[in-house]
Amino acid sequence: MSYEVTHSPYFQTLASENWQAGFDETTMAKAIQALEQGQLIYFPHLAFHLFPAEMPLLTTRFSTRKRKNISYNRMTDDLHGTKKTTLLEAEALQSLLSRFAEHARQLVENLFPHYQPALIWGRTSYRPVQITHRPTSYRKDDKRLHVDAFPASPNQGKRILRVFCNINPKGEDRVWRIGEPFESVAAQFLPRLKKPMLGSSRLLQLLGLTKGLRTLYDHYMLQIHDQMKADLAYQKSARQTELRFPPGSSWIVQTDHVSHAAMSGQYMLEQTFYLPVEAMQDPRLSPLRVLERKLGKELI
Ligand SMILES: O=C(O)CCC(=O)C(=O)O
Ligand SMILES: [Fe+2]
Repeated sequence: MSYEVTHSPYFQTLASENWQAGFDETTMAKAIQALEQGQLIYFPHLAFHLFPAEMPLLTTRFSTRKRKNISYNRMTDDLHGTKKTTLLEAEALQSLLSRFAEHARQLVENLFPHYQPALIWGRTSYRPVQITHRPTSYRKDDKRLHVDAFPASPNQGKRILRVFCNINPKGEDRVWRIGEPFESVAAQFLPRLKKPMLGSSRLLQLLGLTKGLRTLYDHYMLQIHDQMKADLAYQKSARQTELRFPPGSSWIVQTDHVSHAAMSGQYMLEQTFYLPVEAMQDPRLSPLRVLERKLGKELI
């Protein structure tokens, strides 16, 4: 499998049609470099096929108003965020999501063998709800440019690596905006950020509000996430471009340093992985190291 010629600063294109496909050395070397430098890896022809019996799962019927995702834990086989599912439907969702999780992992391990020993499972998600129909607070509004940071699940510096696949059955694109590089985001927002209150991380953990300790890194990333979304002038004026992902396409991106916004679309699958910074080919490119350099101190 090799590269198609693209001239976008935002993504590299791979012509792969198969989740198990192997990649040649040059392609792997280019892909890891592109990913770590903040580009998306885009697969225009990598579709995830549903079995005919799974087609009825393409419905919003299982979604609750509160949650944008139906989420699945590959390690425990637990399904969350569904309502009114029969046992059979729940099993069908589990089977679909576990198949997607395995495919996504295979793809990442084949394309980035360097990450394979250190790759950590995160959640698998199914997003049946139309983005434009989702009422949310500004913090949860993914239609605004942001880098990912999760309030309840501090990742303590680890990279967030996600595989997305548009499975819309009606030909509808998933439409994103991609913003400026992390270095520029950090340079703009760091001067506005406040230090955490003394003891607040321990308190959050004690109260069960965070799973694990919210490190200084998590604190600053969360503030960058919130401040980006809160700043409507920034949303308009930041350098950005629109990317459209048609049904039957997939993409990989490290959403903790690629500024992104999801503008419209319905029916998508997503797999999250976490990666320790030391497992990167060039850890200096991580948001953790960028912020540490800019602030002149250790953050985890
Ligand atoms: O639902 C999408 O297309 C992406 C939303 C988003 O910002 C994310 O998953 O990090
Ligand atoms: Fe996001």
